[in-house]
Amino acid sequence: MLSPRSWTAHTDGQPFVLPEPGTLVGAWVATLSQNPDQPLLHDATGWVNRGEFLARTERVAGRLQGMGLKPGDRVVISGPSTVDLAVAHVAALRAALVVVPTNGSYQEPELAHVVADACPRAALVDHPGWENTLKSLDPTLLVCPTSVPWPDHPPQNLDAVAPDSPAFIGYTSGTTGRPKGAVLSQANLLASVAAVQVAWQWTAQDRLLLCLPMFHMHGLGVGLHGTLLTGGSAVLQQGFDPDEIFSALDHHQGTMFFGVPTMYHRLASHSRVADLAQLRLCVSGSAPLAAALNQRLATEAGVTVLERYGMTETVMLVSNPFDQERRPGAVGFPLPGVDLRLDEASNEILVRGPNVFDGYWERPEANQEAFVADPDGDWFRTGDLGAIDQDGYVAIIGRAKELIISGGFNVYPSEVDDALAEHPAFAEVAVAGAPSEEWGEEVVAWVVLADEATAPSIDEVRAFARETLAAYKLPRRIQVVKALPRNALGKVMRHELRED
Ligand code: MCA
Ligand code: AMP
Repeated sequence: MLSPRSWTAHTDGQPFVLPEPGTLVGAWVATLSQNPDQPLLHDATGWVNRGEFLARTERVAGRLQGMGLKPGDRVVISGPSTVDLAVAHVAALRAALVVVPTNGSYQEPELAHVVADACPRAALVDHPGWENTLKSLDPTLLVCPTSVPWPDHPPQNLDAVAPDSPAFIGYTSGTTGRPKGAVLSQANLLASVAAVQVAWQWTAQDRLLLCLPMFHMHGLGVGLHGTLLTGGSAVLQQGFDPDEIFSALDHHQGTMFFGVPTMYHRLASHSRVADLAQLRLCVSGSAPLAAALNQRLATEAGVTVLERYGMTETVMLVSNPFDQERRPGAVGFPLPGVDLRLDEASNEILVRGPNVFDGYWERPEANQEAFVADPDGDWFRTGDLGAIDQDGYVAIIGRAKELIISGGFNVYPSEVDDALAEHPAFAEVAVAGAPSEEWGEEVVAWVVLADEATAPSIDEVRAFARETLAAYKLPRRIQVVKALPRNALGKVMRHELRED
């Protein structure tokens, strides 16, 4: 079996050493304490520089402590991308709290699951209606906007966390049942951004155009965390508007853009697509970037998008090289520190390294299944299927897990099945991903109608499920069938759900 090219391909053969003191917050503070006047983050209110940013995080950390929050307490954080959101996130981490970033389009049942599972003490949120919803879910929860307008209190023991202290719980991979919380430590988060810093030659001179939401690993764990580690700067944008990307590119002289394939699909059709060539680096991830789209961007815009592969449980794993060939259809070589191999029987991608989490929050059984024991370090089972070519490039060729990725957001089919099964017109329902040029995959529902029921319109079904599911999980089409394909045990064979 072929092996991947060693991660030293990203470091020119040099060793990979984690920045001191081995914690994310320690490394950030070390960088940001220098040159305090240097601009750091920009949002609709303007620029904040390094010194102001650190001062604001200290103030907010003190307020969180003043309300009684203790190291290890969980804090839900969610909002549109603003400097306030970034300050709240960093402040919580500096106070040794565990951040639970939460998707802003979640509906009440989805939020209820996070609250019941993570048992947060506080929630810092900027979405209309969330304050009331959260308080109704847990009347003891401290809830306020991300600006944290609580009384000032002198901060104590900031940044006094150990590398293995939990820092982050990201909800993901609910193949069965509800999503599980992946617990990442300070050291896991640091290892991954330090690896991409080296691999992508990310420096303090870089300026990132950041329109990815800051409640998933791509925007938060790579975009924001990397900016703070390198001491570069980032222009935060709310939502994805190609016109705004191009005007920010001109106005702020951006050097980097990170996006999901759906964003590149939209940028490729924009009249100014060739302006992307002004950027030093365009990175794609979270879902497969079609080789044809990658090549189209190369031909029409002169941009060779660098594709990389990651997961919430591991942050970044594999990346095409910065200096050598960026191969369309492949994700490249393991990032510094990452060991990768394919399972000999199934070709599942197995990984280990300082970036890989230790396990899911309070899920001993899931943790047993998630790792392959090895005396030299257990391997995490990614649930992705891989292939390695003669040159040591890794490609993702499929998934062993039941997952739909639409526009870079993960949709767990069983969660959508359960919500749609409540519709009175449906006797049985199962959803699957259908290929889509724009979204990568689209959610499609296969339904068996209840006796004497007539098929509802797709708009009606979306409206019905909108109360329980985030909008990106809603089906875009419905296929009425006489029976769902099932195996001998009665389990739906989802891979057989295909549109003609
Ligand atoms: C929005 N809609 C979607 C999606 N996003 N439907 C399916 N899939 C989606 N991803 C819905 C909207 O609610 C709306 O429905 C309708 O589609 C059209 O919305 P539109 O305005 O066109 O969409 P948008 O708001 O522009 O959003 C598209 C987007 C967004 C910008 C591509 O989906 C996005 O930010 N994706 C990035 C996700 C991401 O950060 N993933 C990283 C996960 P209606 O009108 O009915 O309400 S981390 C990860 O995967 C690992 C670690 C990794 O490797 O990175
Ligand atoms: P999440 O659970 O949101 O962290 O999503 C992680 C999943 O996204 C991975 O397990 C992959 O299935 C998928 N993914 C991320 N990057 C890529 C990529 N470049 N190509 C294919 N799939 C990807």
